[in-house]
Amino acid sequence: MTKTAMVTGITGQDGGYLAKFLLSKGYKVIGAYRRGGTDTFGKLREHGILDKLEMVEFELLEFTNICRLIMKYQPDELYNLGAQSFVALSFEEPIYTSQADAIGVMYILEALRQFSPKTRFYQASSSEMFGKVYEIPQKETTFFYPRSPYGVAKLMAHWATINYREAFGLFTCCGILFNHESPMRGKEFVTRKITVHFARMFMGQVEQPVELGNLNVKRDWGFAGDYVELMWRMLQSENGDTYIIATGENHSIRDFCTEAAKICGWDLEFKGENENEIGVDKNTGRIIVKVNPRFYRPAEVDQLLGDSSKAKNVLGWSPQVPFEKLVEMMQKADIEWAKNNML
Ligand code: GDR
Repeated sequence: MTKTAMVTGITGQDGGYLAKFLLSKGYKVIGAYRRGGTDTFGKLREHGILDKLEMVEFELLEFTNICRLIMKYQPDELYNLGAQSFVALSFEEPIYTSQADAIGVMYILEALRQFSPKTRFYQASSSEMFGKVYEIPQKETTFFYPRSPYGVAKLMAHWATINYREAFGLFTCCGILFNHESPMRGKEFVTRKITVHFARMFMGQVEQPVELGNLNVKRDWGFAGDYVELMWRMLQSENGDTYIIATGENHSIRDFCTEAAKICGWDLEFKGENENEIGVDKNTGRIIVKVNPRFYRPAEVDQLLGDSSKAKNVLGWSPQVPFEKLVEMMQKADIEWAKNNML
């Protein structure tokens, strides 16, 4: 029998990859999206799957809308990827972020409890919950210390998801995903901000260097296309549980720039300190990267590094795309898009 999966946040990076994966498994996919001003369906079109999805308007802050949809579809699986997912914005919009990322999850859990208790539920938890990390690497048992309104909201949603499993017997899973990137990444996130800007510089469409915040921070960056499969595997397992999904390797923003610059033929070296630091192409002296304190965060997460051995042992998974390949994939895709004036 055809299984039905509802995916919130279908128009985001992970939504597109997950929907494509679920369609390949024969699922009927209900794409839950929030009406937006710009090209909402761009990524789904790029994946070539828009006409294969049943799209429904979904709003995390509207309990009645969530109840109606869950009552109507009673999906076998529900993946909650919808959120205000930009950490930097959460410092400016902490209340909205809490409503969407914490209370919105309560709405979904309540609706499932009332109207569709057999639905298996996946919650997109985040490595941001580890914030000022208690141990390196971070495991499922590591203490949390969020450093942003986003991290705080995600932590509430994380515990609510566990609580609804323990208190009401729902089948729920939390995937604590570390940063995951791809050519479909939103342009406000640092990796894509770099590859888009470099592509435009490479094509002569902009002259100015890319302006970034803190170059020292380290992230454990994986490939989004890899990670969505894990969301599905979690919901196929015998019991609901929590899993870390990460590569077990981390790199600084500086490393990311250096690797991406190689694809453009620039040999980066960094000079100066703090807000005076610049990244220069050794061969030409051209400034490629510049620091702008405007992009510093009020509280920073200095480094994240995940240990996903539980996912490896229980779900039989290990990451497929190493850091250098990921950067190359993103940089080359953006150069292609820049060539075709599609950025
Ligand atoms: P993050 O991703 O906050 O880790 O959350 P992001 O790419 O925005 O930032 C990563 C790190 O880079 C530093 N940084 C900059 N960041 C941005 N966006 N722009 C800059 O110019 C810049 N310069 C330096 C940041 O300070 C930060 O330390 C992502 C999101 O996808 C979350 O939704 C998700 O939960 C986590 O990853 C895991």
